Amino acid sequence: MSEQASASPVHIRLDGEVLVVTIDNPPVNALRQAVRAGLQEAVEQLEQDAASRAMLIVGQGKAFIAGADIREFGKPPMAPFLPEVLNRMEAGGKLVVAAIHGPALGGGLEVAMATHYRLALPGAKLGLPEVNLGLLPGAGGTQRSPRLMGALPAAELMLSGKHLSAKAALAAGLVDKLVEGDDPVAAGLAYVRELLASGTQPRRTCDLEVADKAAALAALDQLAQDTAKKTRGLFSPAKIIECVKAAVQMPFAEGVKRERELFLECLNSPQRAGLVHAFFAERETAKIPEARAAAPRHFAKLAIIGGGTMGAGITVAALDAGLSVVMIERDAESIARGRKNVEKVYDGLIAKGRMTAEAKAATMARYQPSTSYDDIKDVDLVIEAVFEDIEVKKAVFKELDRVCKSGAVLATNTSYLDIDAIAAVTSRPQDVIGLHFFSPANIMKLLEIVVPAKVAPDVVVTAFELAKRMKKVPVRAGVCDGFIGNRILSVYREAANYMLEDGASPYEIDAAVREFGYPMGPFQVSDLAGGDIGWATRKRKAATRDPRARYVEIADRIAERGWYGQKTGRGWYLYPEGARTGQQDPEVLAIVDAERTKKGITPRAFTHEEIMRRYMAAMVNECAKVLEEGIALRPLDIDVTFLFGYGFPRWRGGPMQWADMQGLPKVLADIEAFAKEDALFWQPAPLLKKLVAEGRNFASLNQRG
Ligand code: 3H9
Repeated sequence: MSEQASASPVHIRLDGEVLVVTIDNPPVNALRQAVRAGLQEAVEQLEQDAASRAMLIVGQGKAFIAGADIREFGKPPMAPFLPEVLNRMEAGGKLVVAAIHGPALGGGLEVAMATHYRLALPGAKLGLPEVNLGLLPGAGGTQRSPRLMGALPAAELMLSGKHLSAKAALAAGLVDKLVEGDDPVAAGLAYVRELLASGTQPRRTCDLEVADKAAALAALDQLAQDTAKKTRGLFSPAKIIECVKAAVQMPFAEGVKRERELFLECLNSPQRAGLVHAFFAERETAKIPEARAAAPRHFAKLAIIGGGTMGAGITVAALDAGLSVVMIERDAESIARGRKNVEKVYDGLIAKGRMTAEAKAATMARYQPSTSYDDIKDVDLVIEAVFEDIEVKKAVFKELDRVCKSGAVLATNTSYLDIDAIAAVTSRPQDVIGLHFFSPANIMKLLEIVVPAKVAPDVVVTAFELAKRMKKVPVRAGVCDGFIGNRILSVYREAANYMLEDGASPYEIDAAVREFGYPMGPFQVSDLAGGDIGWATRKRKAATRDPRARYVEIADRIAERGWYGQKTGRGWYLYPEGARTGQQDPEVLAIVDAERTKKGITPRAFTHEEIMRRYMAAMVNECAKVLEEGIALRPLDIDVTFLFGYGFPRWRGGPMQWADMQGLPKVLADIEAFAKEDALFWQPAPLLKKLVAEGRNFASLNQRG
């Protein structure tokens, strides 16, 4: 047995007649340049070394290979290139086998598909998730997967980005054998020896024919039509289908060439940059300064105060995370409603066949409703989700302070109230924190963790641990009205109101915002959330509103009529019985016109492009203020807030990434031009001016936490 002594992330050793190649590039064995070079060296060694009869590829640690190194995208390409290494490996005359025990994703699965036989262990996860990064498999994956699993299933796998279990991969034809255990070297060596003993020759995927070509082409055409509708605005899905068609219609070598061309188009697209930014940003937000110095407090039992929509959603999220919950409500009737709200979620899952009645019963056994605060004496963490009114919340926190054990974390789910003021009514402000969930709380991924002045670092870390347990994407935010998301939202929403009053219809604004990539425009969102909510916020803010600030009353006129949106059958849109989407309402347009006339405004036309320039300029300017004030730690925290809580199109990476891609001087020039109409609203953020003056972008502020 000989071991190659080198710092290479690829270890090559001879085990009898088998060359064992271990990819050892923590944390996930991504295929950075040194790994590709190591793999190439192994292939050369196999070709030249008379003592070796076969090669086994395995991954060290948790993963087989999680794909190309995403950090290398956008940088100058470095040889050797994966497609060439794999083609050479596949073409060789000696057996090459992969033993997969963990994630084999993207380029990782492409390595496996270029071997001659594939073995999976139970922990294997196979997939071609490049679409999530705006890419397509670029190392022969679009050509080999249709040959192994059929054209349509391969295309569907690539379009979904989903991972297959070992069992599913076996059924799909991606792997040849499934064995128990967790040692890929032992299992792989046994498999290789079995193949050698039976005289098995290399079976090259590139030599296989795609099954049922005519039927495959027809199915792909249908898929292309459906995909165009579903993935509106996305670039790579159509290219993936084009590659699979090439696999059906062309010889392997030509198909690979076509794949390369289309891969490079995707690689160079701004969508790839946006999606890769989102991938890393999503993983960075959990890295917070407090984590360096503190460990999370223990928690297993929670109390949720309030069983309304929000309280019930949070309860489900907690139960799903394996925690116990005591739900506190005022009286028996409210408790019954709270329980119903929780059960409704699980009954929905049962109806869809995604949960069994037994699993529901086991989950609900960890749920205890109560009308008495005395029942939460022993809980580790409380989340208050009562009516959004500071006095109501203060009363709850006084009660929590009275009953809860020392060291319990006391959290409020307020979406804009002053958490410092709430903490101040307790004798333990060090234990009080904000946990701003988004509705429906059991589904929405975003969790703003709002950090008041006096909170202890280990409470902050505990909140992040809770987010992890609940599979949420946490973002650290400071205290201000609306924190990160709702504060910025209120500003660009105002910009939309100004455009409405100046001549754009709500329907034009919504259409422009949808074209940009949002699933819905702001007026549709208002109808969905309920116009009464925005109305209440405006009334609350009226007392502190700058009297010089422009105020658009149109939304108040709509709300005064009780037109709150979907729940009342009309809002900005009409929702006749059974209508799933709203219809334009001439009466709303008449109200808008009347308000314009009242203010002496002659409406003017807005193009969709101008609508978005104003909408985004307002958003980015407020983002810069939020950053400057330290409400958000880094630009990426704002991006993640908008991606996971506000429907910002992921392929644009978030508002900060969008601004960087536009170029900050252009965004600032727009703000300065708009300031000529309304200097108060369009005051450029000093940070934005500073970055432009220094020739920097927002990304330059994204240091690692
Ligand atoms: C591709 O392959 C293109 C080819 O077709 C073209 C060839 C020409 N690169 O997610 P985690 C980091 S495209 C670099 O928290 P988990 C990640 O940032 C690629 N880094 O762990 C994090 O770093 P940090 C197709 C990567 O256990 C750490 O690893 N492949 C990569 O929850 C742990 O990650 C994919 O899209 C990477 N490829 O999940 C797979 N992957 O500790 C993407 C991860 O500094 N990866 N990192 O924050 C995943 O889906 C998950 O990471 C995985 C593990 C399931 C593997």
